[in-house]
Amino acid sequence: MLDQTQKTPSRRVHGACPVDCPDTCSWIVTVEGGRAVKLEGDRDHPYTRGALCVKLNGFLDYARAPDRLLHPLRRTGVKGEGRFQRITWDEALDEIADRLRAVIDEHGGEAIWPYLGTGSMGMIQGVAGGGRRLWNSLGTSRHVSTICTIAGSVGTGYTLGHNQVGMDPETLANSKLIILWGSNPITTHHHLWRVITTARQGGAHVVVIDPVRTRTAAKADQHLAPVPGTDAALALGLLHVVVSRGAEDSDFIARHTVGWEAFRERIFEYPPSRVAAITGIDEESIIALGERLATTRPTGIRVTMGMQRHGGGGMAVRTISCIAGVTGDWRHAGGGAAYDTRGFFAGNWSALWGDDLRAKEPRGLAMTRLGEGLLEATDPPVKALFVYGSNPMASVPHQNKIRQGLERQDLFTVVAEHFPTDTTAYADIVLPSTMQMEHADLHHSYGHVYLNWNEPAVAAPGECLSHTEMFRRLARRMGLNEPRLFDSDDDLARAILDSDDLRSQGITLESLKETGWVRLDVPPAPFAGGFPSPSGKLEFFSARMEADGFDPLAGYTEPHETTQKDTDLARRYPLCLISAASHNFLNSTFANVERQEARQGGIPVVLHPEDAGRRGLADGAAARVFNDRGEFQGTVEVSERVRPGVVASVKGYWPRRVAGAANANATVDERDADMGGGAVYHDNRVEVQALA
Ligand SMILES: Nc1nc2c(c(=O)[nH]1)N[C@H]1C(S)=C(S)[C@@H](COP(=O)(O)OP(=O)(O)OC[C@H]3O[C@@H](n4cnc5c(=O)[nH]c(N)nc54)[C@H](O)[C@@H]3O)O[C@H]1N2
Ligand SMILES: Nc1nc2c(c(=O)[nH]1)N[C@H]1C(S)=C(S)[C@@H](COP(=O)(O)OP(=O)(O)OC[C@H]3O[C@@H](n4cnc5c(=O)[nH]c(N)nc54)[C@H](O)[C@@H]3O)O[C@H]1N2
Ligand code: SF4
Ligand SMILES: [Mo]
Repeated sequence: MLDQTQKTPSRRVHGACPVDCPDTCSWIVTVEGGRAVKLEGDRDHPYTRGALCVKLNGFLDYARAPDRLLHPLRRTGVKGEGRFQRITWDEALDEIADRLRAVIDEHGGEAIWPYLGTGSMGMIQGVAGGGRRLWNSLGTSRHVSTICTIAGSVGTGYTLGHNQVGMDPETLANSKLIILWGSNPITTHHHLWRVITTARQGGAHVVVIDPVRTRTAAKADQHLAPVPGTDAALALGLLHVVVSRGAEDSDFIARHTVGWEAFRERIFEYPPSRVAAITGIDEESIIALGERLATTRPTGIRVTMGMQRHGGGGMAVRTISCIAGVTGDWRHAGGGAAYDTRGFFAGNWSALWGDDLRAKEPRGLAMTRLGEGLLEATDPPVKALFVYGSNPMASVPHQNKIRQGLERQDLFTVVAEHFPTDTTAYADIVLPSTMQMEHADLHHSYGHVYLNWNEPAVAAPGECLSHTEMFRRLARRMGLNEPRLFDSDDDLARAILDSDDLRSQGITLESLKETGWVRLDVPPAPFAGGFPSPSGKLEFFSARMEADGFDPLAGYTEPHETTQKDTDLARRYPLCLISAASHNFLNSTFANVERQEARQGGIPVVLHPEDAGRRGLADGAAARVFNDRGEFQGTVEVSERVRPGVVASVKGYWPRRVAGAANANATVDERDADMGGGAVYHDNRVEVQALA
């Protein structure tokens, strides 16, 4: 029961941070008189250790912000204008049910696109499962979540045999050499920095590989800045040094890998001199790091999503995951490569998702190709879009194309949100969603191996509903009678927890409600004795890749745009734009919070002095960044933080809150990376000019 009066003693309610961050913090909400009065990190949690972050510390105020959506709305203005009138839930659900039913009758279920983003990572409300049973029952198109991790996941899977496992990042505390490869933990998952600090106290050397000198790079022992998209070549060059010195672990290779002879030959195609020419890193630095890698056990590599947002991103993560197969680092706690940890949670996904509720496997629509899906899909065309937990007008590639798609008069759009965003402005119906302390959820993490239960702490404000409740009501309105569509949130949690693996660890909903979180049973060196691949080994050579039409051998796949020289594209757009994580927003979430906007400042356009000089751009100049797809505006910072030829900005700004009404995604293409249809945010050529 919720506390009703001020006299009620305060309660401390366990929860978890829902946003798309590898730290998935465990938190405690203090509730007095039915009101959340304090939010803090759980001090007892070994990873969170009592601290949240600069983005979440103001979360209780965020939940009470005056512009929070509290009631369903119907559009009254033209699409994009943002004029709405309040309606009741009954009116909203009737209209949605009628429109979806009409679309299904005329075009079939696949004309509906349930567009689910990463606003919440939960299994019950969020990206890991929310709503899937309903969409299955309606036979909608399958939303394919290509926005973030997928290229690297598929690449990891080809090497290790599972897309979402790797080294447990917490074991980096034991590493003696740490390579943060296209990873910026001080900004993007700062609790890992404590682990790295522990390793440094034990003598670890920390190297950052990133075209941009990030906050993390500035604090590391060493920073190497490659040409974007060339990391796999660097990995091969480092291995060249290792193997040339005979420092490979022959015993590990013989017992636990497949395809060594062929991979060894490939490595020898990448001597440091050649790698220097590809990556733009000087040969001495490549040799020095290669020697350090050859002689330092354990070496732990933290590779995250930033570096795989390129045409060859999948292969890059695959090849980087092979390094520890050559050095034998997978033997050791603190050795290996850490990309994702979600696969260590062996839940009963099929019970949660109910994919058996579909008559057939539907067509997939890629999250990163929203513009294309809305404007070009046929058979059937997309006639209804249901967006939740996502702000595609800010976050998804090819902003101008998306805007055109959302403007379509014959498209019925529903957006469930917390705030009026650039995307809700195009909705026919807007639905107000609950926030994390107002609903139940279950969270695993992509950056550690703890499972978190999130207990609802306070009542929902206004008429906000959780996604699960919205979907239960919508199912009823649509006359569906499959009993699983009406399961309670606890039922859903029990469904996913119903697996032999979790049972054997004694994990139940009741035990989680008791403790708030639990560490999954993951050994310190999970692959010391073998890998979850078809061969049981780490696969330098992958027969599955061959069957899927790829080069089966780990190697280097060129990016689409960044390494081009002397092409028409490279001449017209000489700079490569990287628009990675901002420190104060979480994707586009919190970019409407004035305090965060003030901390973050306007859109940065960071140029190397050579590139700025050539264009007559000085620090503080207003500039436009553009290519054939579109343009956005920002403020020039002249700095050696970026290597020549690279321009750095950040993601997340809301188009409607910045000059020029566009962010970096106006310039990003919706084309795919090499694997999984992943996004190519940083494989993007642009030019920069002073704003006239
Ligand atoms: N504060 C904050 N935290 C976040 C987020 C946020 O928006 N803000 N986003 C969250 C999300 S959704 C995710 S997926 C994670 C991502 O976590 P990270 O992967 O750590 O974050 P990114 O900033 O996307 O990328 C990391 C770095 O990759 C670099 N990079 C880009 N291209 C290349 C390349 O070709 N090679 C190499 N070596 N490096 C390259 C970028 O310059 C960037 O500094 O962070 C999460 N945490
Ligand atoms: N240029 C560039 N763009 C990028 C990236 C990049 O590196 N560069 N990174 C990409 C990455 S890694 C990711 S993961 C994507 C993320 O892209 P999206 O999945 O679109 O995530 P956000 O932009 O954070 O938008 C999430 C929205 O969901 C809302 N929300 C939060 N919780 C809930 C909830 O419980 N219910 C409902 N209904 N709404 C909720 C928030 O208010 C917010 O508006 O962005 C990508 N965009
Ligand atoms: S955004 Fe990340 S670091 Fe911040 S509270 Fe959430 S999980 Fe923790
Ligand atoms: Mo992401």
